[in-house]
Parts: sequence; C-alpha cells; structure tokens
Amino acid sequence: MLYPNVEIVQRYPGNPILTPSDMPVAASGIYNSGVVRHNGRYVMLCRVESIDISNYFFVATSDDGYHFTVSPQPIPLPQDEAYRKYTDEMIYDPRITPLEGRYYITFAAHSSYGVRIALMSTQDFETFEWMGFISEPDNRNGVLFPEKIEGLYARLDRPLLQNDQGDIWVSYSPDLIFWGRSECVATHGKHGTWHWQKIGAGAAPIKTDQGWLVIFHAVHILARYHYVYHLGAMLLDPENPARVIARANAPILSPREPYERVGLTSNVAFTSGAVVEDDGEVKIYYGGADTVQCVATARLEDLIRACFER
Ligand code: BMA
Repeated sequence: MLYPNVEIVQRYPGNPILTPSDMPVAASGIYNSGVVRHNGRYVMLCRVESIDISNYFFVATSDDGYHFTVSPQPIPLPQDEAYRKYTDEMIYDPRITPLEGRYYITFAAHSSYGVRIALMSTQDFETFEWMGFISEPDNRNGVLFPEKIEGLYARLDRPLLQNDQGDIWVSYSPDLIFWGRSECVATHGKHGTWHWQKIGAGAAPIKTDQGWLVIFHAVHILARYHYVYHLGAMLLDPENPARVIARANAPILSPREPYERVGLTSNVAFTSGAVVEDDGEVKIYYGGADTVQCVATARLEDLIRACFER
C-alpha cells in the first residue's frame, strides 16, 4: 500500500539533544530515556553506558523539553546481593509513569538468569524507593498505566518468544508487586512486515477520549541479521486494554537521519518516554542508534488518526 508523503512525527531540528559528550562521565552511549513533566520542568532518566560497558541511570532536567542538563552523579540503586544477582549484566530502558502522586520507574534488568522487569518509585527524582523485580525471565519493555483500570494496577510488557520474537501483553495487580490475569494485547507481524520480529510498548500509555494511545517500537530484520527499530502507534480499549481498537499499518517514524542510522547499533529509533502538552502536542523522546537521545513532536489527534488510517 502507498501512503501520502506526510510526516506525522516531526524530528526536532536540534537533534540529537544529548550525546555521550554531554555526559559528566566518559560514556560510550546514551540510550532510550524515560521522560515526564514534574513541577513544571521536564525530567529525564537517561540510561548511560560508561566506557567500560557498565550501566547507570542519570537524571537530566530541562525547562523547555529540548535542552537538558545532566546531574553529575547517577541515581543510587541497591547494592545488596539480591539486587546484583539479577542486574549484573545490564540495566536499561527506564520508563516513568506518574501514578497516584508518585513516579513509578520500570526498567529491564539483565543477568545470566535472563531479563526481568524491575520497579522503583520516587516523588522528587532525588530519593528512590526500590520495589523489587516484578516478572520472571524473560520479560521486558514493562510500563505501568497511569491509573488503575477496573480497580487494578495495569502494565504492558513483552515476554520473549523463541527466536527473539515477542508480543505486547497486559497484566494486572492489586499492589504493584503481584501480577496476573495476563493477556496478549498485540502480536508481531507476519514475516516481511516492519513489525515482523517483535514489538514492545514505549512510554506510559496516554489516555485519550478514543482509548489508550500506545507508542511502541517494532522490529524487522534486514539482510538476515540486521535489526531495524521503528516506532508505531495503537489505541487500546479504555476499560479492557487487551482489546486493540485500532493499530497503524505503517510506522510513524523509521530510522532515516544519520543519528538514527549510525551508532553503537545501526538503525534504531526506540522510545520509552513521551510528554503530552496542554495544546495537544506530544513530545516523543527516543534513542537514536543506541548512542544519542532525540526528540520529535506530533499532534495527539494525528497520532490517533494514524492508528485508524495509516
Ligand atoms: C532492545 C533494547 C534497547 C535497544 C534496542 C536496540 O532490545 O535493548 O535498549 O535500544 O534493543 O539495540
């Protein structure tokens, strides 16, 4: 099918907005960051990979959502054996959900046991409460909904299938620790499509009058080995997020600019944060090529329309 040559999502001309050289430490890459608005400012939680390939989360703040200042020290994380056991290879893809007056941060924790979803919370991005691991292996791309649904907390996640494939699922919890009633929400596409290999939710689902808007990443494989990460959009039923109301048939953004195409991993646009402004503009934060942090904007109504028309 042919689509009109119209950009629904527009890249910020000043991209990338953060690079390894903006970091207070020697870094090889800044990956996909979670972003929220807090006390009138933008707060970003950046995954920074140090030159010795260890991972840290740094807070960065901004008045306008484009120019960020990175804190000199990474945020404190637990140091005990129970934490280290499941995180000793990598921590990554922090996503932030404002919920009941706190910010809940989900991230992927990688170890020889596989990858699990970890949870912590904060009120001020200065002190953090560690809440534990909330999935078995192999599951990641976990993100909480910003409110309870039918009396329960809800999250999207992405259990891994064989051959590194994966679909988006939803689970529910009475207390954010014990999760169940899991259902598959959306599957990866047929062989040969842009979402053929795997899909995973990005920023916290955005509540709209047409349902939950989910901006997700989707992967296809090029020339047998090369993964290409696109951004897509779908709308979920407000009361039953296991039901997809509409899903865009084509990506809303694909790697095109040099900062998305060339880096530690080529051809990656991967989102884990979005901010909706009062005037209906959505700032979509995404990592470029596993090396730099970027931002793009879209109109909320265009993203919703893309779910039905694109
Ligand atoms: C995914 C995650 C992301 C990364 C992407 C592309 O599996 O690890 O952090 O950006 O791969 O390498």
